[in-house]
Amino acid sequence: MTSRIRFRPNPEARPGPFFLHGEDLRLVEARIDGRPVQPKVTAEGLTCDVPEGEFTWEAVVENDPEANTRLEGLYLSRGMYCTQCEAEGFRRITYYPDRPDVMAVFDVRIESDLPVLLSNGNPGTSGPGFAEWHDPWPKPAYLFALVAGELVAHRDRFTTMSGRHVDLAVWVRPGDEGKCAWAMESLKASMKWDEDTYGREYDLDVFNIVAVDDFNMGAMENKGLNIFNSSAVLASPETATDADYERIEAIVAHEYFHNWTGNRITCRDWFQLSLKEGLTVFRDAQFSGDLRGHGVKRIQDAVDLRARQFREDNGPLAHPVRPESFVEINNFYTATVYEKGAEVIGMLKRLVGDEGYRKALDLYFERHDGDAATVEDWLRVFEDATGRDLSQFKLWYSQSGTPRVKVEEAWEDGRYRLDLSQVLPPTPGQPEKKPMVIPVAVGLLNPNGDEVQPTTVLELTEGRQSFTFEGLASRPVPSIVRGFSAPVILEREAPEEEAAFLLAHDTDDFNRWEAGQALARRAIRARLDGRDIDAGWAPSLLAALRDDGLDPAYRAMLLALPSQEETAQALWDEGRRVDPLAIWTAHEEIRDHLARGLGDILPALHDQGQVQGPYSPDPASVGRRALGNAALRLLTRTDGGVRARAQFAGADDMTQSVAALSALLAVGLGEAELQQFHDRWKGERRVLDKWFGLQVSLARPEAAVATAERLTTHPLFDWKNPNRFRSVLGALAMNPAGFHDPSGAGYRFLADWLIRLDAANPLMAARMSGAFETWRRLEEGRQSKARAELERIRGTPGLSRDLSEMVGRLLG
Ligand code: B3K
Ligand code: ZN
Repeated sequence: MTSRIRFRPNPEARPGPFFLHGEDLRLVEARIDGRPVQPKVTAEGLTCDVPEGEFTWEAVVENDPEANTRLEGLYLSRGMYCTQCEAEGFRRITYYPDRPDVMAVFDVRIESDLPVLLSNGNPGTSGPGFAEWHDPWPKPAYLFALVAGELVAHRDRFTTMSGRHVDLAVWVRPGDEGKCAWAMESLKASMKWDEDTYGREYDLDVFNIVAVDDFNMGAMENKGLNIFNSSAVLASPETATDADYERIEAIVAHEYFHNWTGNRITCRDWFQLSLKEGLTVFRDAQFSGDLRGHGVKRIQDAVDLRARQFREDNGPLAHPVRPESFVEINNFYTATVYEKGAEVIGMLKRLVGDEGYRKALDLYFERHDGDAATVEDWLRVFEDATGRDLSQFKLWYSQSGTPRVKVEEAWEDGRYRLDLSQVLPPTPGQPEKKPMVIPVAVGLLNPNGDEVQPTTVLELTEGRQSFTFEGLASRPVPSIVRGFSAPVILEREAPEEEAAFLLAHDTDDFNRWEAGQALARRAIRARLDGRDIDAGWAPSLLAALRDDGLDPAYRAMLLALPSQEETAQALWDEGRRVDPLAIWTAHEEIRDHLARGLGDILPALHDQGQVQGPYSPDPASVGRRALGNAALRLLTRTDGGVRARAQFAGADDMTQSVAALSALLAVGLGEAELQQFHDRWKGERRVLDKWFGLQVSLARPEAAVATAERLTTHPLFDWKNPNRFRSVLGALAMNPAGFHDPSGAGYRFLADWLIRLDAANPLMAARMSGAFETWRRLEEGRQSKARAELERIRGTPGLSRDLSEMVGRLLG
């Protein structure tokens, strides 16, 4: 690897030693202005004496992509060279000031016998054995990318709003070219959407996407050359589910949107990570909502936030959206930085209104194009564009923890008063908190079900505040935190009749669904406490499910129960110890209850899910299948698996096939189908990941660890491939009752694997250690077993910085 870099002194900085980052490199030679120099090399980089003015640095280094199992820097994935540089991977390619505020124009020349040679920017000269690339846009090194391999392209074109022609290509291994059309459609839709919605146009002659089999995360937004985990690109009706199609659409959009929010405007330092990630998640959520319906998207996001981010925010790994310190930045690509970061932007938009938001974003792009910016810069454009003081709002970036909102009501003489108060629980390093700005969207219904107060946003800025509504004829029923207007926990146990009333009448999609969830929570709680389930639950749900005016996708969400994780959080919040097996059992019982209570309607709902004609991932078809398969999961509890077996046997797309197999596995059936699935798909890596994953995540609690153990000895279990590793070990973590087996076998098994994986791929090992995040919630027996395994990991000699930091924080 030869580098030639032009440096000039930074007039704002004090003179100091010249330092370049570099890790796991062998320096062959270095020159300054053509003269050989002898830098002092350490494990982190090199220092060198340099001239006072401008100079040219040249270096030749060697590294070893074949031996790179970390999948950071330059590595080899099944015969194909590729790179991953965010956050600090470029320093594994060559010596460089590897920080996001150092932005430069890159020229790249690749020499290789491999036929396809790609890098950032626009193509330059190429010929046999070489290719040159020029990226005119200054960028930080984390956006550098290079690919060399035997690849084929699925091509298309896009004409931007100002008439610029862009050549688009999705590059894949020969044989996969038939699985690129959806990613390409998604890319074109994203390009158009960003023009229409944000006025943002693409800025190079080409846009390339490459699919790679070994990749630590979903995808990476390198300028002009996005590199994707093949699971986030490749799709065909036979091999990908509706959920895969939706995920591909969302990830393609996310990476594309980074071209403006991340690449043209990047981060000054990694503490500002949410500046690009929170904003880009917010943008991709808007995009998905526009394409597929905002009601359902908002519910999906809330479900995900509660399961992953609330869990993080209320445990030992809690940290602010803008973290204050880190040992390894890769450990901060979290649900808090991404998803809570996006929620913060959603609140900002609600507070300043759609117009204010658009003005602020226009100003952001105008003022900061080409900058490495900060959260302060971001908030300043909102202040300047709207005149609003955001000093208190800024606390959302610095205070960790999920706020609790409590509600008290008073009713007298036509006046209805809501007393809202906020409680901010202590989190690691933050024992005390200041009140935040919480936008609480509220609507009121009268007892007939008519809306007497349309959605209005109450701004809760103090510890406790009262809001009064006048001139009401009768005591209203409140609908609070409509649209999930803030990432908070509403501490208000709605009485059964009220929840049932809102499930029937609320005009707010989110809260109507939430009312159903409240009823489900009551049912779960009843079983946990050994009480009977409210008799009214199933009938109220039945009424909503019968409403053909409701979107099928929405009705599918009504059938989904709160996650076991959500139940665990609620118990822990009340100061109760969590027994994952008891939670699993309660959830099973209420599913059985529902299967019986909804028995009359389930076959008809399942029939509605049989969409005729060729497969299409359009929202209407996806919604119908979602409803049909939600019904199937319940039906399989009462029909001995008859319908699921028939669906599996007749399925000609992966959505229907996986749904049927899952329904069977969830009730302990499906052995034969699992075998058929394996035999049919053993040659398709991404489908086989599903085969590995489903049997672990859906195993009965007592069988989960043994199943995972058995699968790690399967000849196709390739533990160095992140997708395959996740399909077994990640799936175990997603089976809480199985992972938290009272024997501690799950903890031991995962710890063994983390220790082994850490030596090869520390980033992945650290990420997967999050499975232990909830250990303090458990009762004494499990707790001490989990702690012992965490301590065993911590005591392992040579542990990576990544995993040590995580285990240290987990142990607290
Ligand atoms: N920016 C990358 C994530 C990089 C993760 C580094 N460990 C993908 C994304 O958020 O779009
Ligand atoms: Zn991102």
